[in-house]
Amino acid sequence: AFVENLLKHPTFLDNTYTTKFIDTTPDLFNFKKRRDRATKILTYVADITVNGHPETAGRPLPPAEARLPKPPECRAEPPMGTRNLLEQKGPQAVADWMRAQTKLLITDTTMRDGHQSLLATRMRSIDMIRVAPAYSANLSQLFSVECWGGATFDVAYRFLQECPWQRLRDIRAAMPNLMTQMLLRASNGVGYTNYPDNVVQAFVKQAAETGVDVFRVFDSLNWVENMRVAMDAVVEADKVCEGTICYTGDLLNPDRAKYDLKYYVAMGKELRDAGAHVLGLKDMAGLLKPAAARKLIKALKDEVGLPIHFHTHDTAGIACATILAAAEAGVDAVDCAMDALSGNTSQATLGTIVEALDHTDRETGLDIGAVREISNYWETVRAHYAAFESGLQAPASEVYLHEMPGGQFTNLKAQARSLGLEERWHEVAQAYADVNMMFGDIVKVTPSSKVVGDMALMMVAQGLTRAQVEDPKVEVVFPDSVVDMLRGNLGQPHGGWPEGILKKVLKDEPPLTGRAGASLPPVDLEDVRAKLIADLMAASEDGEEETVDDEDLNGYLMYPKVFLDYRARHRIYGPVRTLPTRTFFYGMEPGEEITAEIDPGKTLEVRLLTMSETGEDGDVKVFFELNGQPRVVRVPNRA
Ligand code: BTN
Ligand code: 3PY
Ligand code: ZN
Repeated sequence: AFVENLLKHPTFLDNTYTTKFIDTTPDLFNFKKRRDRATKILTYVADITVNGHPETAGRPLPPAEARLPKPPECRAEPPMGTRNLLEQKGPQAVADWMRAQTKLLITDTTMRDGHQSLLATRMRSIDMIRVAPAYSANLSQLFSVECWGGATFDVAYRFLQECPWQRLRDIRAAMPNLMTQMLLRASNGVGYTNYPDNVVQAFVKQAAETGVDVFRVFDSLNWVENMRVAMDAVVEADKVCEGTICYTGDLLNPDRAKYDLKYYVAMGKELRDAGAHVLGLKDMAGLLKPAAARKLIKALKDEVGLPIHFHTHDTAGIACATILAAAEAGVDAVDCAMDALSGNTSQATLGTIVEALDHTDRETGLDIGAVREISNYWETVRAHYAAFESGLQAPASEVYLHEMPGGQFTNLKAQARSLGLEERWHEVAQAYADVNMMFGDIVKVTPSSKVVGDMALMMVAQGLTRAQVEDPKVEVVFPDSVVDMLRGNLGQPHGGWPEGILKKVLKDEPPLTGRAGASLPPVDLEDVRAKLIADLMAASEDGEEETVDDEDLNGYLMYPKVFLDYRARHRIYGPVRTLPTRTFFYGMEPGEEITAEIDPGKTLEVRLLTMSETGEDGDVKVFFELNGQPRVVRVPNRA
């Protein structure tokens, strides 16, 4: 709502940003004057300096000495890497190569799951793009760099005021020899519910064009039927299709027999037959124990015949042990995060795996010195995101009780805090486990995990037990997400939904039993584009031309409102993605100077001189020097 208030605020409506501007620009009395990008960025910096950033208010501050992180030197021209193989010989050659060589291949997840799981997905593009050349030059032996998809897509638009596609394009350009990797929620795209098939297809096509090489495709209920559209689109784009099994339960526990070896092997074969080049094994909560990993990896290797790429989380503190067990059992590739963004709800520690396998037959070939340098860079980056740290102090075996994905854990905890339930976290954990059983013991990963979390929070907040929720005589108002899932809009779980809960949630409404995508009409893409342009033009106060390219269109199709809000703010603030992270979240101090490269070679040098008292109109004047010229920006003091 504050964005709407902002847009209605008099200083935004009358455009009186710079007094100098008023004095020297006669046609300003035409109130439709356009502002240049430099003025827009100064407006943003002034606003944050005066009012603070709403997302960091009341949160821990970065240390005073934390300034611009310095990426390591590039030691050489980028050597050949996996991307060269993909470009020259295609995805099947990548898969064949994986199986033929003996090293343990490593994917670095720092730029996606690492910060998604530790810093609420808030890492900004500039901090990634600046270090990408060092990856390219110094760590060319990596299998891939996971840097896109999952929650990063909407968070970029929503909270970071930047375009996720531009992030991808820039990272891609900065590491041309390494495969980029994304996480795709199959028919849920990078969203929370099923989209029409042609929206999913268009999204995959665009992601491939803009720069994704490896697509890890999973379904939140492990329903392969719901993965085919996305997988086919990846294969069609000639990129690596990593058809993925989500791991849940406890393989060696006879009381959790629903997800046994047979189940996983059968799913692996289904994914192979559906066209996967690589089999992903995604342990999103970190539940796979070393002994179970040994057994599962061996069975999948022997019976499916695809190279296997294993992903886990360190929530219980055991991820390195599980990875080493998987390596012994012949896993081809694993995910790790750079040391400084590893551990706890994130991935296993990359440098530790490199060291542990040194002088063994699975050594990784990665240069540990280069790993340390890059990790040191991430350490200084992480300091800037102190506001988004979860405060999680230690790993916890409680994950085996609740089974929350690493990417959800800290989020749900924050949600619990905002509902005043922080003290009752362990009850939330127990409720989450109860809800899982009430739904029939399902796979819990975005978006099904969000549904379970919504229900668990509601039960703890309202003091409802599982027995009460299931009792036909107790009136319960279910969260929308629960109704959506039981209607069949996320697909079908293994074994179907339990009759009782289905009846209680849907009453007499018949659930969908086929694929949601089969009954969602295709979207007329050009029609949507034309309407979107018209809407943007209508909302534009200065009559500036609005364009919607294919990337924008795909962003809008995933998240219409989030995209429109992003564009509305973009009109006011311009390319704030180019600001240093400290400035973006905290503004500037008098005397401070920063630079922002708004185009290749076009750099703004910004010095904050001083600020006025708040005037009678409620505005503060902020005095800058922009590339040596004085500029004054007025912003409302909203305090
Ligand atoms: C959002 O939460 O909607 C995105 C954050 C953008 C916030 C902008 S930054 C400048 C201005 N000052 C505020 O307090 N909010 C806006
Ligand atoms: C996501 O879908 O964002 C996930 O990280 C699932 O593990
Ligand atoms: Zn993960």
